[in-house]
Amino acid sequence: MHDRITGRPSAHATLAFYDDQHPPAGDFLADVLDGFSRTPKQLTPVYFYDAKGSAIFDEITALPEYYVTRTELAILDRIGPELAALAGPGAVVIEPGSGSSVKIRKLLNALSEPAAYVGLDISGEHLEAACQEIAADYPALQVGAICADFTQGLDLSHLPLESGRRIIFFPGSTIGNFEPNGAHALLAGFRRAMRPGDAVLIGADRVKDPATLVAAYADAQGVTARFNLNLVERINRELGGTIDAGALSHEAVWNPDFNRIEMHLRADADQQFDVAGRTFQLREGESIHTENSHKFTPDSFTSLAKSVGFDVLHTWSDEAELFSLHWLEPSAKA
Ligand code: AVJ
Repeated sequence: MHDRITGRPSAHATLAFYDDQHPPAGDFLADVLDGFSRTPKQLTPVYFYDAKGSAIFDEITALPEYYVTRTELAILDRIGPELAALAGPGAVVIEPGSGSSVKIRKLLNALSEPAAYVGLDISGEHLEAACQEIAADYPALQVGAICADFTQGLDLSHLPLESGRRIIFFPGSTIGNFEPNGAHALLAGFRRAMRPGDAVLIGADRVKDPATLVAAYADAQGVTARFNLNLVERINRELGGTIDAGALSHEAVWNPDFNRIEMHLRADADQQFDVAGRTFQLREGESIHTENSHKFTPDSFTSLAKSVGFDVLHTWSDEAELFSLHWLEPSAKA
């Protein structure tokens, strides 16, 4: 297996290693056909992020109603010195789903002499570009890249990594996209890759008044509506779908039974459409469930972490308690 660290010197000249774990490409068509065959119809949010969806998501992060990104960034700014003290010098920062380069830069800038940064993403192209930019801007840092699916666990054992304390950085409340079983499995995958003394720094959005939450996912300018609709437009573009996106309405609802915001696309009228030769019906008022964004309380997050074998050593929030960052370490008894 070790020969998959190819080095490929010309393409990856600035990276210390490029480890292609060959994640199976998500099967967009199979997942869409499966989701449309269910009652209620559903789609998985992983397919939001094509080039167009990623660009719209960047717009979302700047919306007045979407407090998530700016609040997390402000917390990161504030706690930099504490993070530096907790991590100590020589830390190895691992970022599953290496997304926003703004956040990782804040962390790297805050730490004292970090030894290495390892980006991990399912999309090799995106990953390589992001890691090379980090490598160019942080010449003292060992920068590596792993092309893998972080929901399948982290396989770090064979990597030529610096020996420092490893910090898994998982910001943005991406954990909220997973149902409880999936969130548990994801954290358990992180846990298995960790040694004593390693840590996870993870962002988790908080339960708050439903009006604030709904506004964050149904903004006045309709940017989140475009983000949601892009998913069915992508099905039309890439899978030859015939969905009438103009007859679907974006909806964000708070589901108090599961402490989550749900995004739906609700049919304004009956429609029949095809995807890859299969025909589906949508009745007026029927919805396609496109995303869950689970919200946490400090207690609910702590019990999730504990159930995986982590202690929550620190929880930081903004003054309004909109968002939290948590510092997890493997619990002694686990
Ligand atoms: C990237 C999953 C954290 O749930 O807030 C933003 C995605 N969806 N607006 C979130 C999202 C609609 C976002 N996460």
